[in-house]
Amino acid sequence: MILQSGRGLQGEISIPGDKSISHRAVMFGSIAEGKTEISNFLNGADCLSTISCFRKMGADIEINGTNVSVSGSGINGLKEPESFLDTGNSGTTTRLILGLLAGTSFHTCLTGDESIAKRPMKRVTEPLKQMGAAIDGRAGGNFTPLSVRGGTLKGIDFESKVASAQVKSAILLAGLSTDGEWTKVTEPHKSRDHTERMLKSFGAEVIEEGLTVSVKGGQTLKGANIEVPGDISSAAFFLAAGASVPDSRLLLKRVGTNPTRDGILDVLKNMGASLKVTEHKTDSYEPIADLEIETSRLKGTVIEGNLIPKLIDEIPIIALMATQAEGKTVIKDAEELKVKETNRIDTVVNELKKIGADIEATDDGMIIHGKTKLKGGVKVSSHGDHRIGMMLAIASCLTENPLELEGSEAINVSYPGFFSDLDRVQQ
Ligand code: SPQ
Repeated sequence: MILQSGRGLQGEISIPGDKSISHRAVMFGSIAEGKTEISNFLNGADCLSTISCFRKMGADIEINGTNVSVSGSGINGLKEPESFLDTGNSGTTTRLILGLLAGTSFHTCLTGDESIAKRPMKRVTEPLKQMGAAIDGRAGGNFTPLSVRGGTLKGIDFESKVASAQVKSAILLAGLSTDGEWTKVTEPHKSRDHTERMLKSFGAEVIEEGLTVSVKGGQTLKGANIEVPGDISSAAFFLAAGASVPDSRLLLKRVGTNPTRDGILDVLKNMGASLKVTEHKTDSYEPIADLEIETSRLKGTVIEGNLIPKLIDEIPIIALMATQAEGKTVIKDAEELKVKETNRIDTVVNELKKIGADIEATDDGMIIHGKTKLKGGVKVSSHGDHRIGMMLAIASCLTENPLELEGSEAINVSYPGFFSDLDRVQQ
């Protein structure tokens, strides 16, 4: 795909539904009793993988545009699938499903694409084994394909080494299947809390004390109505573009601003961006706001510590934005980037260097010096990673010459309408 260079962005975008929340709404609906109605569901490839896995286990799921209805009959209503569950490119599907499968009475085999086959699963399979699940796979259960024999589980008190919502969620979901025992997960920093919020919407009791979350086993989830907010991780591409591309002004409607996900807003403010946040008065289980951004004089910043889990998926686009900021931007404590769809430290640094950025990789992040004129006129690649693909598409708005993007189809994982939205607001 040839991407045109150097055009300002103006207009309004309705950001599509949040990927993390869409996955969870289908999963929790499938193990709840009664009907769950989901609106503004994200029809991206990852969330469709989740739907396909639950259909294979007998869940009754109907899709009508961005409305999805799920009729569940409790976790015991799921049945043994006749073939492999294919989780595609989705780490969230793979890890959260493992937690649910651990408490079923049947056997399942899980597999995904080439990228999933490289992503570490031991962080989830080890605690699930401690709870009593029988899980095996390549490298002692670290990599797909994985086989799970569900069974009787016991509660554990787990201290996670990483701040990961996928680890926390998998253990909490398994914890629902213990016989009235408590399961606790403690993290080093708070990761996104969509599971905790949504479990409460489905009627479950969840206790949160500082960095520890606990659930009691044997609780029954009740079907719920879930309105999915716009995905702040998708909005981030247009926020960064709006702030750094000359002659830009964008209004992004109904974006989820959950405080465990809104680190990009802190970074924009710290870099001096002109950002207006209009909160919606809502009783919704997840906060929502309209975000208005315009071309700004940006300055370098430091991103580290407990800010990292609040913006982990936004680091590729933040790195691009930092090339347009005066001074040095340092991103540290972000080793987790190495185990995403690609090693996002390497892919970001290598692809941005190709277009003329002054950027270097470190052990736990990267350092970017700005402000740089990006040249373009080269071939770049998503490496099959949706967030790298979108970052490079936004880069083309800043380069002097057009870019040729390989692997643009990866973007369908989280933002299928990305190019039509970009095209519509480009002047
Ligand atoms: O689902 P997947 O492939 O892991 O997706 C990514 C992404 O960029 O969309 C990460 F590669 O988002 C994760 C995120 O990084 C989604 C997620 C969730 O929904 O719980 C949590 C984060 O991962 P982790 O490992 O920190 O729990």
